[in-house]
Amino acid sequence: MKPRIPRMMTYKTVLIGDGAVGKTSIRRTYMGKEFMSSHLATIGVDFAQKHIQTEDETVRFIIWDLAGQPTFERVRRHYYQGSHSLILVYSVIDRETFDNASKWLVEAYKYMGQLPPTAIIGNKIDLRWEHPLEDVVSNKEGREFADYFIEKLKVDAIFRETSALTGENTLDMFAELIKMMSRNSARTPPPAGPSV
Ligand SMILES: Nc1nc2c(ncn2[C@@H]2O[C@H](COP(=O)(O)OP(=O)(O)O)[C@@H](O)[C@H]2O)c(=O)[nH]1
Ligand SMILES: [Mg+2]
Repeated sequence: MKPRIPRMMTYKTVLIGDGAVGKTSIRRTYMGKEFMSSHLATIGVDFAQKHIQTEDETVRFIIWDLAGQPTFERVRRHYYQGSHSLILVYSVIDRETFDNASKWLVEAYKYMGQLPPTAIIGNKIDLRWEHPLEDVVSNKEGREFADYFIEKLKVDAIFRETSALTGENTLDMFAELIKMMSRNSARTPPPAGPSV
């Protein structure tokens, strides 16, 4: 039998969500030493990449980490358009960031139309116990938001709660997202967008 030659694929994802929810920390937890900082930081975009071997693909996985300032919306647009997936992050200990989550999806929808595979992430779960129950965003609320969004926008999405500090659920989330992009790439042509 001939050995199977893995497909070479480039998958790009973009981290979105309010400031200070843990986007950069999630990226760093996952990227470890392979993290590369970028000259694009001054315009509100950071870039990192990692090579991953899956069962049938060699993946070059690129993460764009976008600053949340409204003034950078013009810049963000190009990154949305060049992405194969989205990672939307809110903080479970900051309800305002959860309330704003839908605004981020609306912005993405404005520039992308049909949304690509998406991970909705409630981060900072290691800090939940420090706060009164009524203040924190519960797992149930997060899941309901994700379900609503999946139904409304007909998008392939997962919901996970993570801690960038302990690393809880971060690896799983990225592995799942790569699988989703891989499934999706068999169906749709690659997006245009910044070459990196
Ligand atoms: N305890 C805890 N702190 C976190 C977590 N994620 C991020 N932080 C802290 O929250 C602050 C903002 O994180 P950062 O990654 O810069 O957020 P960003 O603005 O969304 O990129 C930093 O002080 C991080 O160390 C987490 O899961 N748990
Ligand atoms: Mg950041």
